[in-house]
Amino acid sequence: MNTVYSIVDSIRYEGPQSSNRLAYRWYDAQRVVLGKPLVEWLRPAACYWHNFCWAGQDPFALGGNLFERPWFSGEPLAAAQMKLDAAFDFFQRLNMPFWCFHDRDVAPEGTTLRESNAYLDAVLERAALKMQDSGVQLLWGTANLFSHGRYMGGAATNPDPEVFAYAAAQVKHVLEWTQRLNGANYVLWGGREGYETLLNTRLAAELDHYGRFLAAVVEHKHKIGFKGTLLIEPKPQEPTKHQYDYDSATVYGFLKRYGLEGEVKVNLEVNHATLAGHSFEHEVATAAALGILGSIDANRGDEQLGWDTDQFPNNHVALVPAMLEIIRYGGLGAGGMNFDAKVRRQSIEPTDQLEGHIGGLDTLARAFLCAAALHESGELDRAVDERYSGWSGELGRHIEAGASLDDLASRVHQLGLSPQPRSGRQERLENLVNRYI
Ligand SMILES: [Mn+2]
Repeated sequence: MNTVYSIVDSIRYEGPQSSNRLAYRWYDAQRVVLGKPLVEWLRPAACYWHNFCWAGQDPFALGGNLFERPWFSGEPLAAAQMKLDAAFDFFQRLNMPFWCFHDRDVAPEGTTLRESNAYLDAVLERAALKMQDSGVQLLWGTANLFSHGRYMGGAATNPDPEVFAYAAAQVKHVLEWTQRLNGANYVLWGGREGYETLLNTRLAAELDHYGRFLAAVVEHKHKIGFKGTLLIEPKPQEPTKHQYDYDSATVYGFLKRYGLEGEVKVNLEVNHATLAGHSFEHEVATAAALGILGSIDANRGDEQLGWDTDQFPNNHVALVPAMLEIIRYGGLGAGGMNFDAKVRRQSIEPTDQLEGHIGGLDTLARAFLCAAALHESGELDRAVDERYSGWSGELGRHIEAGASLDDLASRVHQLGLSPQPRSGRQERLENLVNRYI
């Protein structure tokens, strides 16, 4: 099949010494690291929306498409099928094992939900065959509950219950398709679940409605026997002034309140973490500590721009701490690392998209290899174990078992405890990490 991506051959691993711009230098998929192939640790995915739907528009560009792709014109359903062919050609040329989609990325919106569902069915029937032929698997599916005007005031948190019902019907259809395509996860991103002003907002009621919506999704997952993981993708703001899924700690509090903490995990995005005022490794470590680390949206922001620029990761050093947390967590399980990343709008050629993914995947692989070597050496873990060693002693175990203030006060007096400050050795550990970069 000939598509705009047929300009290149299949992208292969050639090693760090290669100067081929269309080869992987670090992503050696089958290399065994810490007991399993790199591809199984990373489970990388390419996304549909940034690659095949975005036409280079920004808020300052009026009309028209900057990128020229053959599927941007013509009869909508035929164009969607042409786009699907190009997408699978793209995934295969990159040797990308997974893909991700929103319903409105793959198929056009109709005038009724019934018509939209029929369009989606037509394209995903073909996607099922493409997946079978290519071996490309689905990391996750999701419903777009934010682009259409009906969702401007939220989907599950909309003041109009008809919008809640419409969103529920849309999710039901995409969840069932995600199951049919053997999706490993199903994602909910609440870009409009929040508020623009509290003056017109019943915050408590909106949270309750969001809780009910999510509970209904969980109920339906079990009803149909979907084995994948449900994921919420936190983001603090943009497009909404304040979004309820602010960060992983906020999402955990929400899940706990509605009794869903054992049912739903998080899909953490690098650029969303930084928008929330956190480092990415903070978000990963927090989700891991709370037992809700599910999957990753790999990208990066720009330190001078305060919005979600969704650039490709290109700095492996910056990702080593997060990779270390993922290794300590034992990997992402059914999750993976999806490139929620797009080329800059001046990168108008199809090869720019391929090169963005090659660099991004090499960056993830290199960061993972550094973190794995550091982990394997045991040097950092030994330093941390030593720092906390008191907790495996008699006093530490006693406190963790539930010691009272009375008991601890009498111990301090009887034993004459007088703990002294000890160095945290941050610089020594930073230097240690740099030996593995
Ligand atoms: Mn994302």
